[in-house]
Amino acid sequence: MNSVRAAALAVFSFAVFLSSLPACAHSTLEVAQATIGAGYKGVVRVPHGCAGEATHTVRVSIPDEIANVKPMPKPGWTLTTKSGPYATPFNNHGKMMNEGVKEIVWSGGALPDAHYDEFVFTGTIIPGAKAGTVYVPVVQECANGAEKWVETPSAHDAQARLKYPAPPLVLVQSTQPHGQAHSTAKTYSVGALRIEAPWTRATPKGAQVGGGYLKITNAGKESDRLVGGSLPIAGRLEVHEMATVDGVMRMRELPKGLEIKPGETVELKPGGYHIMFMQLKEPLVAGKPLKGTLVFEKAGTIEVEYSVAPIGARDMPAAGGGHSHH
Ligand SMILES: [Cu+2]
Repeated sequence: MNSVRAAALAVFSFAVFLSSLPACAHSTLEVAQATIGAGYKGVVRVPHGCAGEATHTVRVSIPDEIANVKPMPKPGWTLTTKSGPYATPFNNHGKMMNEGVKEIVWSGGALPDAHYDEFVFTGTIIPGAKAGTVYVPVVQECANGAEKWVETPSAHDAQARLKYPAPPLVLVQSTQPHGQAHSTAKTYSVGALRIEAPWTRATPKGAQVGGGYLKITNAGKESDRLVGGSLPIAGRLEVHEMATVDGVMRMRELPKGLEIKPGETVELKPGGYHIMFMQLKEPLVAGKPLKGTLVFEKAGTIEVEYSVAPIGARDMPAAGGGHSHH
């Protein structure tokens, strides 16, 4: 590359860098869009201090639409949180949460005006949230003042230029087909195997058996076999296939287990290979995930958690599980 082109490229890169920062350097969220019902990682960007002073405290207020918030500790800063009741209870994988973190405070730090830093939290956008913009107010405190990024547009003047706008977060509906949320499903690793999205479905009272479904990928060089496992409420667990015998489709046990060849992904799903929970002592309940184990010939035993879809479901339940599917 000649030096003129290199210089032009450098200028261009710098321009791109500048344009990715807000012109007046407000506190903002690095990712200003989140999917309803999915996890969200909030990165609050603090580009400068208060009128030249260093920032010693950063407060972030959590809107009602974000539940199960966990802040990331920062070296050199004291992390505290304030909890409060949720506007609506949040179903955290079958466990109802009525309250959680509403404010995060990082204090006792020193972020000079000339420096930039980021403050991170994770949470879940509650499944019932309305699509649209919510706000995540941020306050920076300094020795002699504060920068309060807390203004939100009023209904009367949504276009007004705010001097201290609260960081906006746009909530959007999931684009995935209803009843599926594979991207938020659980993934497990054991040896060279990756296990994705274990799920089962609710059983009627008195039912003796239930089916288990998941995807297994073998990233190794040797073949392995799913040979069994356990579920606390089942007397026994078998690995089954569907096969046509005399023109009739029926299931039968794979006595040697299910082979997963190197480089292969095998999906256990309704109408195909599946895990069979035998001698159920109690019903499987929709929205109440439960843990069990899977045993592989070479990779060994791993604990997995099954999400539980409603009776008769063809697909795994969406993230959060408990809400009904229409
Ligand atoms: Cu079966």
